Parts: sequence; structure tokens; C-alpha cells
Amino acid sequence: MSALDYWPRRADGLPPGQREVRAMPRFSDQPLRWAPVPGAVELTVSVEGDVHATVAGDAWNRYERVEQVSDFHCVTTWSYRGLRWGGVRFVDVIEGLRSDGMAHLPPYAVAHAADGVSAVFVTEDLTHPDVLLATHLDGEPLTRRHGAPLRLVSPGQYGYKNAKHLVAIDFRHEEPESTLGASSPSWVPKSMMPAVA
Ligand SMILES: Nc1nc2c(c(=O)[nH]1)N[C@H]1C(S)=C(S)[C@@H](COP(=O)(O)O)O[C@H]1N2
Ligand SMILES: [Mo]
Repeated sequence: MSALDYWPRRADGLPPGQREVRAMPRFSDQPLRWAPVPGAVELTVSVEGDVHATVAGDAWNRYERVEQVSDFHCVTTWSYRGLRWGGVRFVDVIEGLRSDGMAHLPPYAVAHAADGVSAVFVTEDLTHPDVLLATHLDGEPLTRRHGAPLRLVSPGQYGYKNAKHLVAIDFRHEEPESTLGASSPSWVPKSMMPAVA
């Protein structure tokens, strides 16, 4: 791998306007923001801020582990092809929580990451079977660079929806405002917060 691998080139088979890179960059709208110190693989699920469950430890074993190969498209026009993600399907976790009594699924959701980034979703887009809660990339645990310890992977959406360092999903009844760069909710463990903002 050389620095030239990060150079975007024209390639067939990509969405309009995209260029292929041969190495996966670490990408952020604030590149100097530190990647958080990875903690345990835990996901808090809430509705309008009321916590329904935190999936942690053995609770993850309830869900089938899957591997899935997909391309990654950043809206700033670079694409990287053939990433092999490993994890569980988001829809399986949601179905599990529903059978535990989380009755209705509100139409919107906000994913919160430990570095203070969040991403807004239409719930329907999250329940597509190719949306993963990924813990692995190319057979190895996620690195800090690419989202340790847990990452949302939604191949049908642009990179900025693929939240790294995912800690919480909050479902919402009303369409939330775009939250680019918004601050983290209070339940993000302090140990995971970056040393500098
Ligand atoms: N927590 C978090 N998730 C994030 C980002 C970020 O800065 N913080 N950047 C997003 C953007 S714009 C892109 S293109 C991808 C980049 O993923 P990568 O750094 O693994 O290449 O992560 C997305 N998810
Ligand atoms: Mo991006």
C-alpha cells in the first residue's frame, strides 16, 4: 500500500460522480477529532430518550453473526470497494427488542457515536437486512481508525450515515433536525470520550 492508493481514480461500476480509492482512508468532517478510546461492545436503544435496553455482553449471542461484503461511498466522492464487515443484523436486534416489549417502532432514529457525531435515519432504511451492527472488518476486530468497537454499516446509504464508535440509537416520533457535529447524549461513557474535542 502506498499513498497513491488514496488517490481517487475513475472506475466502472460506481455511482455517478464517484471515484475509486484503493485504500480505505480514515474520514471525518473534523479530521483532528480524536477517535474515542474503545470500550465494551454496547448499544443503548431508546425511544425519545427513554432507555429501553442496553445490548451488552452475552445478550449479543442471541443474534446470528453474519459477514457481508459491500462497497463504501463517501458523499465527498471517494468510494472503496469490497469491504467485508462482520457483525449482527440491526433488524434482528430490533426484532429481539420488540419481542421483549418494545412495542412500536417510531419512524425516525438518531444514531449516536462516542466521538459526538450523530446521524439521522428513517427507521425503514435501518431495518433493511443489509444494515449491520459491525464489530469486525476483513475478519479482524474494528480498529479505532474505522470505528471500534461497534459501527453501523448501511451499504445503501452514504458514508456519513455509517456511524463509527456507535453507542446508542434513539428512536423519534418526529423527523429530527440534521445533527451533524451535535454533542453526545449524557449516556455516552466518559471513558469513551475523546481527550480533545
Ligand atoms: N463517529 C463517526 N462516524 C463517522 C464519521 C465520524 O467522523 N465519526 N465520519 C463519517 C464519514 S463522512 C465517512 S465517509 C465514514 C468514513 O469511514 P472511515 O473513517 O472508516 O473511512 O465514516 C462516517 N462515520
Ligand atoms: Mo463521508
